[in-house]
Amino acid sequence: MDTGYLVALRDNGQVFVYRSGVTLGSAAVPGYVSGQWTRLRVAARGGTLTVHAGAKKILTVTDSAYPVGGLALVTGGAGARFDNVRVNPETNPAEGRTVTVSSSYEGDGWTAPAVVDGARAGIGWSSSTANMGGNHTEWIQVDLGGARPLSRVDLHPRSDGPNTGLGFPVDFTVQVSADGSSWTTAATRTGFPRPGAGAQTFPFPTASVRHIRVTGTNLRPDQHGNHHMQLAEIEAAGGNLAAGRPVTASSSVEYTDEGWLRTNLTDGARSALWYSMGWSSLPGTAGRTEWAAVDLGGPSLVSRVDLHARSDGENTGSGFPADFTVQVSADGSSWTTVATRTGYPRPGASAQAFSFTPVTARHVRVVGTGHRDAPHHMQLAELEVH
Ligand SMILES: [Ca+2]
Ligand SMILES: [Ca+2]
Repeated sequence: MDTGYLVALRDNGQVFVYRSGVTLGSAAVPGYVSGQWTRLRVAARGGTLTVHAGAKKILTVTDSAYPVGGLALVTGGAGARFDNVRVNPETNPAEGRTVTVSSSYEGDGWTAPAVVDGARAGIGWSSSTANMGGNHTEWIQVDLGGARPLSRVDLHPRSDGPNTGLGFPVDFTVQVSADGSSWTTAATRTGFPRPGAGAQTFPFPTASVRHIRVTGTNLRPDQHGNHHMQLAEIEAAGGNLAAGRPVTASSSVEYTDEGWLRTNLTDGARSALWYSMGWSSLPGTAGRTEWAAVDLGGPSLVSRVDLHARSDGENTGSGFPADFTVQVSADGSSWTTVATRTGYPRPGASAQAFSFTPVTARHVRVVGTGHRDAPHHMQLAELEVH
């Protein structure tokens, strides 16, 4: 148990991060009360471990001793409850990043960092109440910590009952930048209707992005005639848009012990791992139809699908369909075919790429109609969408 990172909360309110007995960092939990529940959020991304207490980031540790590894949850002599435990490829590079704002109201649960705290519902950031009497301009900016290919920004309006959608700007721009000085406008909207709960999605051609800025130039008055700009969450997506996204399929063997699970189609593992082989349909006839689909989480500009076959020795390429189509959809029910192959040769371990004219879609699926190698499973190690 002592060959990894250990995040521990002691009964004096101190959180420690240890590596093999060495203290890498510690911090006090604000307002700690012994004997009451303390809510901590621990995130490991690359070589960075962060610990949040509520919406406040209290500790960041950077270390490179373990590039890969497993996860264990333990308690030591005290009650603990773990929920929302996820081991996923990064789907939202904005989460937990640094936020700067034109102004901020800090109170009643509103706080600027809450716009990247991973909570899409409820409230988040609000512009200041000191300047709400007249319509004006407000902005919010997120620094992702490094540039990466992005093609989508998702804005989540506040969603707190009857106030849902209030504070979402009427006229605004979404801008992106690789360096914080040269900006590209990714989206411009005017007269944007008051949204309901859920992501408002703004796709754009893939760009190298470190900074995201949303500028509201025409704010929506609330029921008292006051002008705020408010957002519950800002998210970003890009690169492989399918990473970590939910998968549905015509059928699935769901063999946990052998690593054949629907979720393993988008888990980021392209080649065979003992715990992650990919997705496998049930067996059947060679000419039946099987399919697997991924929901990208919102309208996205897509132009290429990469399919990775299983790659475990002599079975490499088995289960990759011989006859299939790649299809895209806005709504998950009406589909457009963007690639068709028949008699496709059994592939090796490298990505099989299928490019097409860029199209806006939320759902992507692969439909196999001809299957090799009795008993004719349809199998893929990974599905990637760009
Ligand atoms: Ca939030
Ligand atoms: Ca996989």
